Amino acid sequence: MKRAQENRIVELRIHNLRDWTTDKHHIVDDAPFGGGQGMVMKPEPIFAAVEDLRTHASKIVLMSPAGLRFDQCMARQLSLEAHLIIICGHYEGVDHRVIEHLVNFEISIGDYVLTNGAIAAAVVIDAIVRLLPGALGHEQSSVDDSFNLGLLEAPQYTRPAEFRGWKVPQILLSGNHAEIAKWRKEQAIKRTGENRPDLLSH
Ligand code: JF5
Repeated sequence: MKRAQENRIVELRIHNLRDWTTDKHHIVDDAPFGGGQGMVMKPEPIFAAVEDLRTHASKIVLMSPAGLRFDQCMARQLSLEAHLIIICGHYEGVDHRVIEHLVNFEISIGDYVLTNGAIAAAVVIDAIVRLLPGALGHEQSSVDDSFNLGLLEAPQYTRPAEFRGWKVPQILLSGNHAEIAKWRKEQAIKRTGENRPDLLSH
């Protein structure tokens, strides 16, 4: 991430919503209408911040466990956007008028609740930035990632060829690239079936 920023592949900015409050205590949350536990993020600082920061090219997303599930396909789509504004939810959520009238869509990184949407945003940003041209040292590295064929990656090995009596599969030492490619495809299917059968079933 640091190298991508130094190389001008991406520009990341972090903003504090409290900078867009107008009250003495810089309050960004309030109790929910209708009662209930916890606090809800107020709409005014979020609208003010986004309206200051957005351009005509901006896509505006909100991190939330209620969002669309983030995956490699969404990372690829978002990597094509010129400007992303990622709003990080907190507390019990944000005033729904933000979702209805400001945000393009909500993103969830998984079915669990975090204390802070910024943790989820860091995941999303990392997955997107590594796809930007020039962000990885070796341009091939994002081409044969897990998920690119809708399968997990085949097992990888490095030296030594034998470690504690455990040998690297002989095929990988053979130099037969066609046979290695075939083995890797078989292994990818086997591993996907074992670890992520959901990826094979559609
Ligand atoms: C958050 C209300 C936002 O917990 C998350 C999250 C989980 N997956 N993706 C995002 O974000 C923080 C919590 C409660 C809104």
